[in-house]
Amino acid sequence: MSTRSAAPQAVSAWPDLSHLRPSDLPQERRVVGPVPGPASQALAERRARSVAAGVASTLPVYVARAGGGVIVDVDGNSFVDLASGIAVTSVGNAAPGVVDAVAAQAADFTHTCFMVAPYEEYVAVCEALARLTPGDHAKRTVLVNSGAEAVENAVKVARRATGRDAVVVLDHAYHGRTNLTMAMTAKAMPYKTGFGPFAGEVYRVPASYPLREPVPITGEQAAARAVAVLEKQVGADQVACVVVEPVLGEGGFVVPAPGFLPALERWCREHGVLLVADEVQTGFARTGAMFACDHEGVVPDLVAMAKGIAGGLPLGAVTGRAELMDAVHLGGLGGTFGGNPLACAAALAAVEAYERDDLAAAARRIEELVTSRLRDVATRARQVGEVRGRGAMLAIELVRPGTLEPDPAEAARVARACAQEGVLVLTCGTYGNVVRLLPPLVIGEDLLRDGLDVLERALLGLPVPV
Ligand code: PLZ
Repeated sequence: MSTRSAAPQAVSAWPDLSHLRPSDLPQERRVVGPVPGPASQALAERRARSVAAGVASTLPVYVARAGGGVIVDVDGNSFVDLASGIAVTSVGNAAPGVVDAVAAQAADFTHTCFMVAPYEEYVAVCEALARLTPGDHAKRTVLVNSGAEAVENAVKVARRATGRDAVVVLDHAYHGRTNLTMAMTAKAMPYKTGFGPFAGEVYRVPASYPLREPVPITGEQAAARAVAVLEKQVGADQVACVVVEPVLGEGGFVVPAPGFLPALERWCREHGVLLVADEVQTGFARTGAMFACDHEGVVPDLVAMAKGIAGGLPLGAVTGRAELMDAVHLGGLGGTFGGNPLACAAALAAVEAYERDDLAAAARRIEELVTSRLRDVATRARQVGEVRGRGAMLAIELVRPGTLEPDPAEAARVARACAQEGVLVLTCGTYGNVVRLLPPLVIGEDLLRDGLDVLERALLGLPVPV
């Protein structure tokens, strides 16, 4: 069989987003020597003596520059970036507008603490989030530093506003690494093992995972199954909020069956329970809509955000119904760095790019190209159990051929083979058997096709021509 890749499939016109890439960084895959090269190996030795062993890194190389769709390492290798720093640099790494905004803000002031001396940039980000998040009701926002902190604050607001304690989460959920969000996260290893005891009043109910339903069920049936568990084991009148990732992220890029989220939303409304959308990974155009809830017209009461919000600067946010957010007493929300001015300036520049350049449409074009390509590969690569995802949040779940038995070793092999050939992909999933793609939304078409060629050969176990 020919090892040449399939002829490029026709997709709608690729947008020209070159103004969001550093102009002096070639958008190419380039492997100049061993991966990792000597300079990266030297840094790995320094790391072993200074960095805590518990911190893992996917790629064994050290970064010198990144932008558009590439990451260049200290040895001169240029990797196709299909990770975006875990769905963060959606507007591109070192996007020129973000770089300029941060530099200008740094020259004006770098920090005052919004709780000490406030500034316009924080207010402007809250105004933008009121406009962008689902629903046209009155909204208020608090800014924080990370996704986990956003989820924590959404729970604080939900408990204060409802006067109830219980927090309901889904199987396969990932919400962070702080004590409360570890309790909310499903997977023990590596996130929870040995780190307990965990926060109380967190209850887990079944999610919708179409590939792994013993018998196919609708989204409504999956929601009814979840509701039955929580009504029996918790009681609706005890529940402050149900927290959902509209597409399960670390749990495996699982898109729930249509109707699952709307049914949960209806149940929440009927019982005075708040629906919290954890859009930390799915938000900001990633799934082909500004927020993943938009695909089914779901309007959460509170939305937790981070990652793609600020072009790579650390920022998180909770935006919610004004009367819920304002139920918190004065001084009840905050933090030293929350809504740092550099992060806010970056967020304003990133939001401008999402809107002006319609990056949600760019995500849909990426989906078109990648899914048609991967579905074609799946007909030949027998370990591909499913190709799924939304927008530029795409994945392949790997199984032992002919079964649904997860094959995490195969996912690790594919990711390693890609890295050796200059393509960065991540894995995820409760069973560790999912290869996921999160390209920057500004990636060029040729570069993306080249990255997919490498992924295809890795899946088929074929050598990659340099
Ligand atoms: N909610 C849905 O995806 C972060 C975690 C990587 P922080 N996901 C990547 C890792 O191993 O730490 C995430 C998420 C969802 C919350 C979070 C937490 O966001 O910014 O990492 O705290």
